[in-house]
Amino acid sequence: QFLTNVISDESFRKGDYSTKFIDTTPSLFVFEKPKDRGTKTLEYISTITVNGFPGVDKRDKPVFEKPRIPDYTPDIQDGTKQILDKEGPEGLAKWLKAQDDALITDTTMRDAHQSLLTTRMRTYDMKKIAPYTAHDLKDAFSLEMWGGATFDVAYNFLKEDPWRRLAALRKEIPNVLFQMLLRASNAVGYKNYPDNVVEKFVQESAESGIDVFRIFDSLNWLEAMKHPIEAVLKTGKVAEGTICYTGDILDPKRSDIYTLDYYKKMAKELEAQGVHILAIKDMAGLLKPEAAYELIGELKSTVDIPIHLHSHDTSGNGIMMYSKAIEAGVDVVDTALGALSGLTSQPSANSLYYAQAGNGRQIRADIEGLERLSEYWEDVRKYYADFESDIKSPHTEIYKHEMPGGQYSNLLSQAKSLGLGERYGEVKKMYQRVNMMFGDIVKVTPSSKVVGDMALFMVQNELDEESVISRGAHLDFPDSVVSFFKGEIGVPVTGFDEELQKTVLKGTEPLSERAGKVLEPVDFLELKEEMSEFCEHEVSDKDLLSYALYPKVYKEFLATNQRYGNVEVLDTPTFLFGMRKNEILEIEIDKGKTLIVNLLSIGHVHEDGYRWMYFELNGFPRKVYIKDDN
Ligand code: 3PY
Ligand code: ZN
Repeated sequence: QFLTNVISDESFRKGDYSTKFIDTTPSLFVFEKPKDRGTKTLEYISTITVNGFPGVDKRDKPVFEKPRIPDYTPDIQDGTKQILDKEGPEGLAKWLKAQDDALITDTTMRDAHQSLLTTRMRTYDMKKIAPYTAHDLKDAFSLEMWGGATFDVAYNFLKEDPWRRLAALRKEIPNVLFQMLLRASNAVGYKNYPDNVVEKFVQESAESGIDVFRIFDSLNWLEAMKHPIEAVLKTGKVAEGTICYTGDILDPKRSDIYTLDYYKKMAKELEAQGVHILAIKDMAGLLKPEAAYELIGELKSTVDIPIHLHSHDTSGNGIMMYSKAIEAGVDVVDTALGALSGLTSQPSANSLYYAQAGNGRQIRADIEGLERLSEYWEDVRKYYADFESDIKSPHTEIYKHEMPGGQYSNLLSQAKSLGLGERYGEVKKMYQRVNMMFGDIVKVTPSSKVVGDMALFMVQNELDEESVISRGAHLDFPDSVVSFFKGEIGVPVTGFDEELQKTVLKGTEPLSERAGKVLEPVDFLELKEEMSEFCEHEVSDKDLLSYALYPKVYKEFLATNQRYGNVEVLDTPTFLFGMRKNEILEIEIDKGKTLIVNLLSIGHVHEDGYRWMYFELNGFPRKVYIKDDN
């Protein structure tokens, strides 16, 4: 604190001091009392009670029923994790191919809430059900519970550490494989990172508990997938090489790029790169039942590795499609537990189980277990009502605009913020036209954002295919679009439209090589030094990676943590709504250390815009002074 006082002293900073500086500056010895964890927690609760949580309609804390937790003592039986540990990734793949049933990957803790609740599900709610998940989903191939958008959203909005989520779940669920979504050179971000960052990230994730890496590139660019695949192969974990499905193999008029042959060729190439499993990622839910039957059937005879199918139920045809894929021999399908399934999420595991009754190959699952877990999530989902998307029924228009699961409502809120909410119909049509202008590209994070940004830009500026070119010199294109045409997120299947590329780049040269290769490698030693300036704890490799991926977001996360302590310990209603007057809460801030908090009263706003909040903390009165932002 003394040093901090010296450094922040105005005269010292201006160089305006003499040898008597210390003797003549008493303020150097005024030390702020470090706040205890109790006070920090009360400050967080007070702020949320008074000012609300971003994205949540400000209202009194609702009264929620306690989520239904299964009423048995879970025991943990061996599962796929033990097969991987004993047999290695090749052995696991061989085992998987030999199974008669279809297996499931449960996406409840990743894609399901990413697609339904803008990724807001907190570790607190996952941890509570984790031991029962280990018991009731013991037959699953894997749990997809990390990666994609969960990484940055955890830091940015939930103010929690995704690495701690991984460790906590791993501890409770030692028997089922943990799976993550890796956006190839974009890792868990939205832009290409230098190769050494991606490699270190993969290594650290593997050491921290990830077993299966689903590696996709947002443009299906194999060149960009090579390096992350090699990084995963080095760890001894499972590499799932991924093909993003787009277009419609049943409709030759839709596209002459995304044909059955295209998918077969890509599958062969991924197999040659040494991946253990082939994933088909139908991120928008475009794969129709008959197409699934044909695609999976053909791929089964094209490659020797097992096939894992991922889809979204936006059209409402997900169960029928999975059923056809299972008939064609798919090895694993991605499902979510009933209460967090359907629409933009994955098809329901519970429904699929019943759909397959008497239908040849069944999915391997304990249906009573699926129902029990689903009850818990049904109750927990209510906490997050403010983050639900507007889609309330199946949308078959998905087959036209081809927007991936989570993008629909994100783009709608982007449109609303630009005053284009009323014109969302036009935006969706424009999305389709932009896709064609860009050469009919694969659309998934981050390429889908580029198409979305351009569609908004064109509607906003009343542009069409011709005027984009003719007025191009005077247009300030969105950053993501410029970056795309520079080649910073890779190269589309048929390359770039040269005229459009020239128009957007306005004389700047595009990259001649893969971005990850030409980007300056991160010097982790230097980064560690930089971090130790502002990080109050010993900087770990995990912290380093988070900072390398998201410098600003990570710094803000640390600042919130320093101010409010670890908010992960709060139950979700308290985290999102604060407290009701006279409510009594028990908060376990550490093993065996519990705070008992009672909110007694809320004082009036003073002239400086602050209020006193009066609490009882573990039987003693406490008050905190809090800024009212209303
Ligand atoms: C992600 O990249 O987060 C996705 O879920 C893409 O489908
Ligand atoms: Zn998905």
